[in-house]
Amino acid sequence: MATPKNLDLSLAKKSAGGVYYVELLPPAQTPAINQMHSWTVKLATAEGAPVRGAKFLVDGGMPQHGHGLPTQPRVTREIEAGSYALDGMKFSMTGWWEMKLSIDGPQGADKVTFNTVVNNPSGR
Ligand SMILES: [Cu+2]
Repeated sequence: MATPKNLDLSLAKKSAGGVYYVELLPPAQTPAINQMHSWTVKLATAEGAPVRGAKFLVDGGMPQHGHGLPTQPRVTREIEAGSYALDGMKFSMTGWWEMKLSIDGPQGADKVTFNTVVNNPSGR
């Protein structure tokens, strides 16, 4: 199934309710299919100040396939102020994936959804 053409692939955006500004940093090296890897989540207020002490729930999946993530990734720790490690990510196939974060922080609860398209590294 072809990936939608108008997909927003931005990895930095405001959360759905506008409470936070969230940035996802992918791993430095593109992981292979089925390889466990980590992302970094940067959480800031809408004005750009780093947000400490937030809790996250991670969800996601492939909307075109109707399945979720093959693992249960978690935000495991705050690396530095407003910068958090998202561990246990794995993409089990190529295509369009959603990564959804539920954020519970000092400014309140909000959600954000990111899109990413996973290509076959050997096909580049
Ligand atoms: Cu799939």
